[in-house]
Amino acid sequence: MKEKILRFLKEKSPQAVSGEEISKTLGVSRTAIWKQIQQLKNNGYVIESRPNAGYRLIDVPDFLYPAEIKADLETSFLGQEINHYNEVQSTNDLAKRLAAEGAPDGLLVISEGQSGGRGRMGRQWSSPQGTGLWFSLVLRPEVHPLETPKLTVLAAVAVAKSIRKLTGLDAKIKWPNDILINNKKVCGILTELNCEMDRVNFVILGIGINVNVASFPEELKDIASSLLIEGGQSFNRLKLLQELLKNLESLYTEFLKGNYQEAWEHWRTLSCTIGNKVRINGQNWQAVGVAVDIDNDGALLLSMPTGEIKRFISGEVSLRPVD
Ligand code: BTX
Repeated sequence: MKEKILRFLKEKSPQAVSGEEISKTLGVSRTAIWKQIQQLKNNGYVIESRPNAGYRLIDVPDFLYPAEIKADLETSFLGQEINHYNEVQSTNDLAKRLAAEGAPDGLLVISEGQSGGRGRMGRQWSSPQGTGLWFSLVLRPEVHPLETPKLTVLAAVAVAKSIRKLTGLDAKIKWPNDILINNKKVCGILTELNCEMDRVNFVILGIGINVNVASFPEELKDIASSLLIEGGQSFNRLKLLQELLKNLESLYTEFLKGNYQEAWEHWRTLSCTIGNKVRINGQNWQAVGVAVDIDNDGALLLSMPTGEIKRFISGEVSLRPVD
């Protein structure tokens, strides 16, 4: 009911609408409307109520409420179900638990802040309140587990495309899971898999984007940035999320049909890794070479000093000058 009233107020905005009109249109009592309006106000919506004019929506809070996300969401299943929180430890952990309990394909788990946001290999992901997009998607692709690294490629392309479209900033992809602007990380992607030998139970696709983060802790200052810092203005988190879900659903649907070519080509165009001499670090190994391509499976191909082409499926790439 609250969502319906909100939609109605938005349709009429900037005009006021009387309690009677809402009551007639939506078939609820005026007392019920009054109660829902109070709840909306408690949630941060600024609604003017005047005895003779009725209700007028003045301002919408900068929160990622499901009703706001869904209002202009152009997807058929990604983000059509949403769990929104003010603060969680990690949306990936929560989504994993919900997926194990049977959460549907496409569930969006999103939080205004994370107290224990995670990167790869147990690293921390800084996720301050109300300034970024910190979310996880539950996906249940009917593909072989070996196909799932491609999901990180799809996500990276969707993020970079969406940032470029909505901000005009030059977002680039650093293999395998970072989005950089001016060589600083503005987004990280954490893809986690739950599978059997030959089938996927679910994938948790975790995405963290520094949208309106104004400053970073000392240890991140040199490597991290935000859209706000790079663009010199704040950006609408909702619009970015909606655009991203739309782009991702389109790439993902094609991928499920066996069409991965478009995403792959986009990845290569947006890559800041290809063509550079890079160092790649694993947990107890290191290699240096020129990044020549990613292959169809999302693996990085390095041309080694010996001329041999080596294939890497994981690792941390450093783009800093290599001696
Ligand atoms: P990663 O392992 O590639 O990157 C983690 C590293 O990035 C950290 O060690 C630190 O150096 C740096 N870092 C930490 N926080 C930030 C930040 N806010 N911006 C830029 N650099 C940072 C990348 O892992 C994957 C991150 C995924 C985060 C999402 S948020 C929603 C979901 N829930 C969750 O717990 N993780 C994912």
